[in-house]
Amino acid sequence: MDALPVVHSSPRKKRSRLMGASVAYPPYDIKFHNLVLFILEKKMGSSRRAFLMELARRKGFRVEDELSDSITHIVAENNTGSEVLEWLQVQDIKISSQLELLDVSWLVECMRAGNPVVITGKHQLVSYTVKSDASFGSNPGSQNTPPLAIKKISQYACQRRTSLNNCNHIFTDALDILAENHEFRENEVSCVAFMRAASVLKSLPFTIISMKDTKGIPCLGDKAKCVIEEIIEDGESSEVKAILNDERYQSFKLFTSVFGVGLKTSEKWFRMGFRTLNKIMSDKTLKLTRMQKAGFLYYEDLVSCVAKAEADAVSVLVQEAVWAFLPDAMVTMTGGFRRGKKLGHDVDFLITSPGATEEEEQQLLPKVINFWERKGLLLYHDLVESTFEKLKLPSRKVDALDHFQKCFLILKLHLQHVNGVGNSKTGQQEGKNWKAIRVDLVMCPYERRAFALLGWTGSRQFERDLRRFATHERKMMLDNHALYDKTKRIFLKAESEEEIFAHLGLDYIDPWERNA
Ligand code: DCT
Ligand code: MG
Repeated sequence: MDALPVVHSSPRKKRSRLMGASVAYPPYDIKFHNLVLFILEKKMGSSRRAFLMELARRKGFRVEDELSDSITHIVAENNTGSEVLEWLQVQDIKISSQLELLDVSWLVECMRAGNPVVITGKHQLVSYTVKSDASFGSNPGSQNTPPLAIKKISQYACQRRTSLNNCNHIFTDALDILAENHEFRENEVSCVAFMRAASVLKSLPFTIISMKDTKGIPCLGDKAKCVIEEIIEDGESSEVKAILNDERYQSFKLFTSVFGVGLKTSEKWFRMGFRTLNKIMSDKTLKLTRMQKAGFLYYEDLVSCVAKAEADAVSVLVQEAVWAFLPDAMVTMTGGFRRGKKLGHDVDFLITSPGATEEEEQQLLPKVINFWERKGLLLYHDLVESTFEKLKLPSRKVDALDHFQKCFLILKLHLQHVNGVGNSKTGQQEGKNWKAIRVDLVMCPYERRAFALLGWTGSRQFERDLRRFATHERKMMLDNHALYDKTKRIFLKAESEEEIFAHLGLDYIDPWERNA
C-alpha cells in the first residue's frame, strides 16, 4: 500500500463500519506477539483511530482498545512527547517498564512493510523510555500507580540525535550566550556547563513549556535551570540581557569576529581601550599578524557567512584544483555543511587519495595553492605542515588540534559561478562581482580517512563528547587520527565512520543528527 487515507471526512457508511470495528472486531490472527499497541485518540480523532486499529489488526498486530499495563507501544499523532507524557500521567494505570511513545509515522511504515519496522529516533516522541523504577513528576490522579519515570537521556551528545530542528531555540540561544560570555572570561568550567546544557536541549524532540518537562534531563545544572525557569516565566533571562549590554562581551564578540583574532588579542585590545574595529584599523602603532590583516581587509565578506550555494561553488573550485594533480583523490565537504547547515563561517574539505605516495600526498596542497595563485583566486593562505606520526597515541585532550597537513585560506569566489546568484548580489560593493570565502583544506593519509572525516564533521560538542565517551566509558582514546584500545593495547582500524561507532559500541548517528 502506498498511502494511508485519512478518514476524518469519510462517508457515513464507511465510518460506521470502522467505528464498529473498535467495539467488536473480527478475530484476526496475531502475528507479532511481543508488541501490544495502543493508539491514542487525543488529537487524532476517533474515526482515524478506529481505521488505524482495524488496519493494524488485519496485518497481525495486537492492538488494545484500552490502555493497560500490558501495552508496549503507544502511537500518537500530532502530539509532542511531553503532551503524551502529560496525558499518561493522569491515567490511573500501571505503566510497563519499557513503553515506547511513537509517532504515527512508525505505524504507517509498519503497515507498508506488513511487519514491525525498526524504531529509530525519528519515530520516537521521547528519546527515552518510560520506566517504573525512578520518579518522573508527581503523577497526579493516581495513588497506586508507580511514579512514571524517564530513563536518562544520555549525558553524551554522541548518544543523542540532534538534528537542526531545534524546538528549544528560546532556551538554547540564551544558554549559548552565557557559555560564550564565560569563554570570553576564560571560565572554562562554567563555559562547558552551559554548552552541555544548550546541547542537550537541542536534542529534545519536544519544546519545554514548564519546569516539569526538565525532569530527568541530564546536564542541566542549577544555573541553567534558573535561566530556563526565568525564560518560561518572563520570556527572557535578565542575566543574558545584561551580558548583551555588557561592554566587555560586546567588544569581545566584535573583535573575535575578525579572522585571526582570538581571546588573547581581544583581551589586549579591550585593555588598551579599543571598542570599535575602525579605531583598531586606523591605529598605526598596532602590529597586526598577516592573518589579521587579511581578516580586516575582507571583513565584510567573511562576516556575512557562507551560503550553501556558495559552498557548492567552492567545492567545484577545490575539486578542479585537486584533480589537476591527483585524479584519484577524494574530496569531501565536511564541517557544518556536511551536517546539513545552510550557512557556515567557512567551508571545510577533507582530501585523501588511495593511490598517492607519501610524497605526492605532501605535495598536493602546495600545488593546489600555486594553481589558485596563478588564477588570481588566492587572497590569503597559511599552510601548516603535517606533524602526523603513525604510531602516536591519540591525544588525551578533548579539544586537541590534529596533526594532518592543512591549509587555511581565503579564496576569491566569482559570483557568476554561484547557482542562483547573478552579478548584482545585494550587499556587494558596486562593481565587485566576487566574494571572499574562508576555506579549510585538510589532507590525510588514506587509511586514516574515517577518523579524519568523523573529526572534521563536528559539531565541536559532538566531537568532545565522542572523545569523553571513549575515554570514560570504553577506556579507549579517540582523536582525528586513530582509536586506541587501552585495555587491549591495540589501535582499532576503521574504513568508515560506521566502523568507528561500532568499535565504540555506539549506535551510528548520521551527520545531520550530530548538530549537538
Ligand atoms: N575541527 C577539528 N580540529 C580543528 C578545527 C575543527 O577537529 N582544528 C572540527 C570540529 C568541527 C569541524 O572540524 C569543523 O570546524 P568549524 O568549521 O569550526 O565548525 P563548523 O561546524 O563547520 O561550523 P561553521 O558552520 O561555523 O563553519
Ligand atoms: Mg566550518
